[in-house]
Amino acid sequence: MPGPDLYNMVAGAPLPGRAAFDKINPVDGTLVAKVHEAGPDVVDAAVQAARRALDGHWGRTGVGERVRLLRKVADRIEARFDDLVVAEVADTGKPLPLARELDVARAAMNFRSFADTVAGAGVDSYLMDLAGGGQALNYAVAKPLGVVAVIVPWNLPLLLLTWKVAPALACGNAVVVKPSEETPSSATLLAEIMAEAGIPDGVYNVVHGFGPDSAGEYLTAHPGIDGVTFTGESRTGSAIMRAVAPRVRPVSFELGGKNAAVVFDDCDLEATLDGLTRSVFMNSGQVCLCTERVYVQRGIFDDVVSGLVDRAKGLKLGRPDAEGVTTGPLISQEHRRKVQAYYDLALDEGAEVLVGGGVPDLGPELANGSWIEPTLWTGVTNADRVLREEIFGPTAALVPFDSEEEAVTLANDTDYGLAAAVWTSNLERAHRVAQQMRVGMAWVNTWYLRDLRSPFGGMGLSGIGREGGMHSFHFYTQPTNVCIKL
Ligand code: NAD
Ligand code: 6OD
Repeated sequence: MPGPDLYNMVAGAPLPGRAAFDKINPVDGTLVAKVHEAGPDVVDAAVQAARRALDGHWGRTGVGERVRLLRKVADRIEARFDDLVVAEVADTGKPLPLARELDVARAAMNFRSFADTVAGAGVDSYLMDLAGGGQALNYAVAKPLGVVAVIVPWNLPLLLLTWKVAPALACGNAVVVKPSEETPSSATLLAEIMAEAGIPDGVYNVVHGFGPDSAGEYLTAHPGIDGVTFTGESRTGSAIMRAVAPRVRPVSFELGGKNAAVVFDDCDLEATLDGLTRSVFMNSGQVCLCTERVYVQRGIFDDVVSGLVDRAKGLKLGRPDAEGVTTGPLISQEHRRKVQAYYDLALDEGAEVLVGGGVPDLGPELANGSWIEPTLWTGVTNADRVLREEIFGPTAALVPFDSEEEAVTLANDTDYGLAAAVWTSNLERAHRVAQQMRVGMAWVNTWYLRDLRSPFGGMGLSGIGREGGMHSFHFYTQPTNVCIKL
């Protein structure tokens, strides 16, 4: 279990902060931990520790040794699997099977995958013919970016943290990570795991706290960081861009989404309904890739509506370890207020509530948790705010369409551009429609199926850049081209 006090971790040692804040369990409102908030001094100590690591042994560590260490980290994550699951579940309240099968399993996989990526990475080289005869050889040496600030959200805390830390370390960087104030535990535990695996002190540092006027802002404004990799809300991305602008630091941003599913009347209905249930309700809708807009071809609209409503009614809310539980609470009371405000707005905008719409009564033990009902609507259009703004809860609106062209127009009618899912059994249509989706990831007859070598990221308000495989390698390194006249 996470201890009563969670400290910042700097150069391998726990550091108290300027104050401690309460981390509350969203299942029942109990205290998980007192978290030490990093002030500017602790953030500065963390950045300096990372710089010292780079200037010292870590900066001279070759690719082979880094690959060996990353694989060891993956092994240690598996050895401490249950501890990480407990930490993740205490912070988020998500069902145990989800924490096991998605969050913690992926953490180990992230380290192995990026170890493989850097182990196989070559260098660009070009032999050029010179005008007057002779040749020159160009080759590019990939150097680490330096001290990388890693700022992550609360929905898939360890998965998203390790998705960035693993490639950063694989490429020879040192990191200062700031987990969300809502999910401080697994990032802190990972510091222990790094030490067990033999990662040198100072390579992985953790600072706790909030965004503005707190650890997040102190970190992004710190002159000693060489780049920022961030996952979170689009407007936080804007604030971070402003913070790094004076020193022109590179950023990689994975931001919000308002993702569409497009369901054609030739789909396999049962498989589609199973897929939609997953894509709308997984992690209580708190996945950036979750579907919040479901466009359905008119001929099967009623079948999809009734099938999805039945499945939503079959979801079981409850404690993470209770038998058969599919759905946990939202992350916090504050987030529930936001989602509830959208539930109210949907009514104002003329939605028909097919299921849910309120706060469930789960008995006195869970009365202080951040529970909300899975909710489905019809009767709203792309002109309504509930179909334009990211809600990040267990909810979606279903909207009918007639033609393929109309479906593509509706799905692309958004300022975001993260993910889409197309459900059809027509192979030509699958390619045609998926390629027209203005998103970073278009899934067909599936959702959130990941090959970690492929590009991951978003268009529009959904992000800047791509991570995954060599895409991560390019962000976490910078090349020096060497040109030798032969
Ligand atoms: P958030 O932007 O509020 O917070 C994310 C992190 O940024 C937290 O650690 C927070 O403390 C920090 N932060 C906040 N303000 C900051 C500032 N001014 N300077 C520096 N750091 C700051 O996001 P959230 O509420 O934690 O997460 C939910 C959001 O994340 C949703 O919008 C979701 O779509 C998005 N998300 C996107 C992806 C993706 O891959 N595209 C993945 C997961 C979550
Ligand atoms: O699977 C991933 O690599 C990833 N970055 C997922 C993001 C999920 C958003 O909540």
